[in-house]
Amino acid sequence: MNNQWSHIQTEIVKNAGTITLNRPEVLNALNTMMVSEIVQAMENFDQDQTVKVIVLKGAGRAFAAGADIDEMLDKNAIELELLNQFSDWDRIARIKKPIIGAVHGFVLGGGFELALCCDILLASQYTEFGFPEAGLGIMPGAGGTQRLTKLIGHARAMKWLLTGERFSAEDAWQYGIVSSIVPDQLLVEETEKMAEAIAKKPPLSVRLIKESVHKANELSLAEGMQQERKNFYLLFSSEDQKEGLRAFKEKRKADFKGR
Ligand code: DAK
Repeated sequence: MNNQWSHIQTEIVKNAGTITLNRPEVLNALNTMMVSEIVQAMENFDQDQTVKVIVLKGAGRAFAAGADIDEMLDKNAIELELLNQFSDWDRIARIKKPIIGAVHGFVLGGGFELALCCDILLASQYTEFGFPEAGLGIMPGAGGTQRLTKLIGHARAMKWLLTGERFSAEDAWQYGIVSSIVPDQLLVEETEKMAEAIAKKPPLSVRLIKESVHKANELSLAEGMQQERKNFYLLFSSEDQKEGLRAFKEKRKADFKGR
């Protein structure tokens, strides 16, 4: 466990770089320092060749109950503009390695926005999701209105964002927000299994698949198909492509090098 941080903990287990939000006394409310540490830790893991996949989770009884209300209380618009804190959030979108979010308890507001930055979400069966911002006289600012709407569509996004009602892991699964729901006590184990399965795959395939899927949100179908094809061709200049196909023919386990 790495304790160079004040608001998170990090460790590398079986090629998974794990980041644990660690302010359980305030349900991991996200303050500026915490977000900055999360982003820095992600970038460190992205550069670290021993790390193949990044896992994000919360200590205590919540993943994160939103941005730190104490910190937002006295801010004005000009201060926010000058602080430019959203640029930290933008850096998460530039992480190349897959990010698995393992969420439980409360996933609210900024905590939900952080979860929506993950590539795969596993949720404990008792997780509660929601955007309480409207009730506080503010609104989501770190992608909530955009990512949620792209994911679950206009009608349901409007309902959850405008009412601020919390919804369940079961709802989140039905809407395609989370990829699996797991019993609370199995969340860590199931997340590790998923991380291990991805970590065993050739890193270049993983990286270009992640990149291509993200482009699906941004490009037209024709443009998306074009970039997918370029990434497909690119993999044919990797050693791992030769190794993967040869290993299949030779009926042995592939030894991927990430090149
Ligand atoms: N901020 C600060 N403290 C929080 C907190 C939060 N978001 N959420 C919980 N806490 C604290 C509580 O104040 C309490 O502290 P003490 O009273 O013990 O000192 C402790 O955590 C335990 O919480 P509760 O006693 O309230 O626990 P309950 O189980 O009764 O209730 C709850 C759990 C999650 C329903 C409740 O705590 C709650 O409603 N929390 C607030 C949820 C919320 O409204 N979150 C903020 C949404 S706005 C930005 C980026 C993103 C955002 C903003 C700016 N920039 C880059 C500029 C995002 C904004 C938001 O997320």
